[in-house]
Amino acid sequence: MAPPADLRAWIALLEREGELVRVGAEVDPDLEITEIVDRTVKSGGPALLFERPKGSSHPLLVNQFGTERRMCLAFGAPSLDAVGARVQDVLEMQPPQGIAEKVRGLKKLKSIADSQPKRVRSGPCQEVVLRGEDVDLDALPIQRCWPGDPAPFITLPAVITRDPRTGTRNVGMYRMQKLDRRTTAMHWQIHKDGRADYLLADGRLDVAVALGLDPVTTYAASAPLPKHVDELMLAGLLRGEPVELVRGATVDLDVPANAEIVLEGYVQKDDLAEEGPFGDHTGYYTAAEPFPVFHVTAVTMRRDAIYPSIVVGRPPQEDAWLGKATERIFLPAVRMTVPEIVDYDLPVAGAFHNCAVVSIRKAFPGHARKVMHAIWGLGMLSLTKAVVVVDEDVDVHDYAEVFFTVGANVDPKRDVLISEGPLDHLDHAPTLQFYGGKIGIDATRKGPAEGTRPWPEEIRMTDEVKALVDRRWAEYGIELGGAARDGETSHISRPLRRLLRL
Ligand SMILES: Cc1cc2nc3c(=O)[nH]c(=O)nc-3n(C[C@H](O)[C@H](O)[C@H](O)COP(=O)(O)O)c2cc1C
Ligand SMILES: [Mn+2]
Repeated sequence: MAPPADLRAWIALLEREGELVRVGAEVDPDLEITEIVDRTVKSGGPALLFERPKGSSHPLLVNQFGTERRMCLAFGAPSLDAVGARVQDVLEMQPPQGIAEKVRGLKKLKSIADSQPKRVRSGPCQEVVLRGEDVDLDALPIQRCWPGDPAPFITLPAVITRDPRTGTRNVGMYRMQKLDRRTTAMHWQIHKDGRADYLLADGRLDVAVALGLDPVTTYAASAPLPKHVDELMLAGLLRGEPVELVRGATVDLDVPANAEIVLEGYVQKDDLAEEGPFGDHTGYYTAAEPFPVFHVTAVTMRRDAIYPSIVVGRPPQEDAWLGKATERIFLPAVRMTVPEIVDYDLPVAGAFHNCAVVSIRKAFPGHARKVMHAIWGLGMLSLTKAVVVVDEDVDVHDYAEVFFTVGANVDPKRDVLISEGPLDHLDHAPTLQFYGGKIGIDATRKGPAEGTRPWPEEIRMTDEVKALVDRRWAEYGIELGGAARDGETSHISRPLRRLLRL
């Protein structure tokens, strides 16, 4: 099934799949919605369309990405790994051999060509155009999420800028604190591409903010692509269809034609405002800091525009699944650079940048350390605070197995590497902001080549005895769950293990 073409098609799909509840009661975007969403997310509940947010005529959509199933529906894929495979296919393109491969190669080339955004003459996002004095952010049901937040924050925007030197587009998801009817702050953290565009601008930089997109394009805004790669290209590739763009009404930027709402405006050099505190995905309030002021010069909308929102906070929250999508979709790219990596897991509870568990095909002494340094040198993964490296046979998504392996295989004096480097903008733990310690834990098997005693053998039953017990199971008259009957040795069933990822 193709991914939904716009937010309305997405809402219709969610509704058909029993994945959406319309809330008709009047509900306050000031705190009340957060508490409702928090309970809904934590119980794996549906997407919510609040039809009567207090003080606004725009419905508010939240929790659209809150489960693995909805994330897969968003991509029109059976699993997130299947989405990753689409990327892998393109990354691994080789000169085709023979006719059949050439035909397949053409299909791939077409998908690359289709990933390029396409300019169209008009789009629904400009059915309503409000300029100047008519701009009024108070009309939107912007949520104030947590009691310590000083103001409402736009939480699910796709912020579009262009590199002033190269003209390359960037799309990123950065929260925006409402300052007044026509300005917001722009929370461009220090390592992010939007910030770099801002710093390169000499004077004024046009900015467009798209709200309420098809889910793949919304996801793409959160994807950690290298600076010179346009996030809309990734969206096109994953959708199998180009993102359609229209010229902004008042800015020198193209905006997604299917957006529900577009805020157009500018930021300018040295025009900053105090932003925050904000109850963030770290589980803490992040401190107030100066960030650029975004001046809104026009709001363009679809008729009856729907406003999208997300609540972040102590994990797990809805953004867990945006992060998991990135983990799966970027695995092929990570493997392209570090091919010995078999798999990795960024635990949701570790807020993604706090911890990475990586399994490798170990081939030489010190290999685990090589991989730690690779992670600390790779895109946004470079901000990872703790890296745990295990052998390829360990399931990195099974935290009990990882815990067992670390406990069993690690001599802390020999296998722990304390290093230092850049850390996430929002990490409050290091003494200095942005910079501090890193820990690498080598939980791979070692051997004499790495200066250890010979490594012992792990306990495993023989295949013959397993087959025998399989055959005779009914005879024993022991009632157990399916896993034990099928020779699954772990105490934890597969479904429960999946759940424990959260
Ligand atoms: C819900 C959500 C909110 C986010 N808020 C911010 C934010 O306020 N500031 C920021 O720099 N990154 C934020 N991020 C992370 C960025 O979207 C992410 O790092 C993205 O790759 C940035 O795009 P860029 O690499 O083009 O800068 C957020 C991510 C999500 C999923
Ligand atoms: Mn980018």
